[in-house]
Amino acid sequence: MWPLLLSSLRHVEDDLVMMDDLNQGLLMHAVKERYKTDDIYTWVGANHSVLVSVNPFKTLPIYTVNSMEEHSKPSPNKLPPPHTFAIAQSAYMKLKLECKNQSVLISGESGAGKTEATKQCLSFLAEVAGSETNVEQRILNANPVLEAFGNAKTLRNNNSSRFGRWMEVQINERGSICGCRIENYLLEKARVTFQTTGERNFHIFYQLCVSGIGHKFNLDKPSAYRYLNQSGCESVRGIDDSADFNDVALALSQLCFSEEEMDELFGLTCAVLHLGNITYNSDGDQGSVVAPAGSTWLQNAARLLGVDADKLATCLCERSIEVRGEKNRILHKPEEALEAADSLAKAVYAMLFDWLVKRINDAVRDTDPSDDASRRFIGILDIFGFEIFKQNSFEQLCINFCNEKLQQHFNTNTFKEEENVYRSEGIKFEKVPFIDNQPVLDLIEKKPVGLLVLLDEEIRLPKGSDAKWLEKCDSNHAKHECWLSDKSARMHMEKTSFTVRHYAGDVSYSSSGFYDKNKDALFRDLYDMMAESKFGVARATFPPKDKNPRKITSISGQFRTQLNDLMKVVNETEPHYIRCVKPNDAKKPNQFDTKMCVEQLTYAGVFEAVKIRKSGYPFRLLHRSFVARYRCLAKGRTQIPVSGGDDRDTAKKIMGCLPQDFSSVQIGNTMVLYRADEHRILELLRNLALELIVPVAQRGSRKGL
Ligand code: AD9
Ligand code: MG
Repeated sequence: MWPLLLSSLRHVEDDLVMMDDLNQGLLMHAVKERYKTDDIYTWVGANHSVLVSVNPFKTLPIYTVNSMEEHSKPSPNKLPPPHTFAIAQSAYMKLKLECKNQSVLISGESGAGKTEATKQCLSFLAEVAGSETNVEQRILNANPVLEAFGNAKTLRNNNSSRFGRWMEVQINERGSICGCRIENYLLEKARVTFQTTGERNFHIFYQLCVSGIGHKFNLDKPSAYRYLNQSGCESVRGIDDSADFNDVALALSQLCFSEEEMDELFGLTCAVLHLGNITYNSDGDQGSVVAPAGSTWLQNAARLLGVDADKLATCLCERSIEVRGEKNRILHKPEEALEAADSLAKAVYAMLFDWLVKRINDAVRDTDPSDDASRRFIGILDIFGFEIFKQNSFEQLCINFCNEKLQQHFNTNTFKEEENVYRSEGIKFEKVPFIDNQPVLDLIEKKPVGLLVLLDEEIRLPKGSDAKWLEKCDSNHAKHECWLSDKSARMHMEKTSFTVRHYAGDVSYSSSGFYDKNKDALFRDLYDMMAESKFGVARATFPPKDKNPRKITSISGQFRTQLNDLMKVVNETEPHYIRCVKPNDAKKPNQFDTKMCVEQLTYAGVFEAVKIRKSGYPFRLLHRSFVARYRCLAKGRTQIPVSGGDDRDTAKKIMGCLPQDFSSVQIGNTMVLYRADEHRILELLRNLALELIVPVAQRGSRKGL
């Protein structure tokens, strides 16, 4: 009996909701103990919609094609073992059975394993669902390309995604993958011109420098470029830039990029590096000139951008403005010319990234219009987790705002889902108080005075500034529960800081730079110059602008629109969540820093979710499944039919004939619902019953029960 009893307890650990105590310490202990034996995944709740994943920082043999196959055929009588494949399988099954769109929402801090989880889900779907057109291979090929252009080595993660993405894998009525749609969010373009010590620029720059085709673009080694040599980090242990470049080139050709497109894509990327190396002298007066005259950096940049070198020099060293219909020139000082080059470099790279995503979308689009009506999708979201740094700026506010939105979705869903089940089953339930983060969302986005709304207004004013914006925030939100005024602190020290009370904790932001970062202006002359480039890719990335200057689109405005669109789509799906946890900062295997993990599971709302699930009835079996599983407990009782009969009635009778107290078990309209205590007793009794009736010699073959 003991081995069976132990195995039933081990099973319990697969799911945090099944634990006896809700105490954070014990939950954490369970996750840690599992991690020690490389069980990096744990369920939160028996309906398999929330998975906790702790980064192992080592290769585990659990992602093989065999493992995919096993996960694709879950046993109806057994809880599937927790795994990213099990999440993907559950999403795929539900899509097929219920014809409902699904989503896999992956969150966690930098380096926690979100992108790896995304790739695992994609590979699983590609393997299990397959396609009739090989489009699944093209979807997988998008990864090396997106990672080369959108990922970089940071202090936290050697392959950190510096953008968010939503990948909508479309599935036709036959259950095969028929296309994909990728949406990208907030590329960290500031990285193009500056990286902190020990970090790198985007991988593609280094890949091009060491690749065989670098000479085509007059590329030198990374140390020759201002955009690559300031952070003291050019190569990374474990990253082979040359081999990665070959993968990118192969992937691009499989995505049907033409030679010409590839040349322009790489050429524009290299132009960015040359652009950063152009230097300027004073013209002896107010302005500046490119120095030395005939600078090869200037020549190379202009050639690769597809523009005239003199024109580029002029557009960097001065700009024109129109005042009452009259054009005036404003000369740039050398440092202003340098800034203009930096902003052009960032704009070219960011626009190129958007173009790349669009172009990949063309290559993975479903081309069969007959599928339109029956097409469903599984959307996978790999997006930046909550960020609290020493210095927090505009980017962190956008990222944390995005996390607030996702957290609200998670909370609403966890509650809503529970309530819906109880209501439709006709069961009484106690409402668990709702952790509502609507106030902080309102503080940030509600019209007319949300922080980001005010910031958008500020950049439309002729004399707007960070300080004036902060002043307005202060006066509008002085009494807001989530706005912690740092006004008194500002008198003494940090004159620009403000603090927002986020669900994951208080975060202090420095307002300096918000105005410029949100405005993200590229001088009109530079934009127009690019719009007339001789290269098609460049022209496609800089489409002619609407001449109306009042219609400035801000970064936060664009992001909020994208995010609201995303939430609309996600709200229409059945969600599955993967909460990724980074167990240590050293990126080392077998190290579990409990404090770090508690923090992350708190941010992710996992403890709350356990509480909600546990306060309800986490175990649910259809009447028929319940009877099939536990009929053995009532063996020999005459009032229980050996087979057939009304399942609801039989389920009641089974419990009625046992000496234990099952009064808190709920028999709903279609399901039997109960808590961990009853589950444990039922399982134990079942093990005992089977132990008694199965002859010893046959025990070895009972594993699947
Ligand atoms: V970031 O916000 O993009 O900076 P992610 O995406 O959360 O971050 P990522 O998936 O890139 O993290 O994982 C970081 C590193 O952890 C990977 O490069 C792997 O080396 C390691 N990792 C993550 N998950 C696994 C895994 N399941 N097995 C083995 C893993 N290693
Ligand atoms: Mg990532």
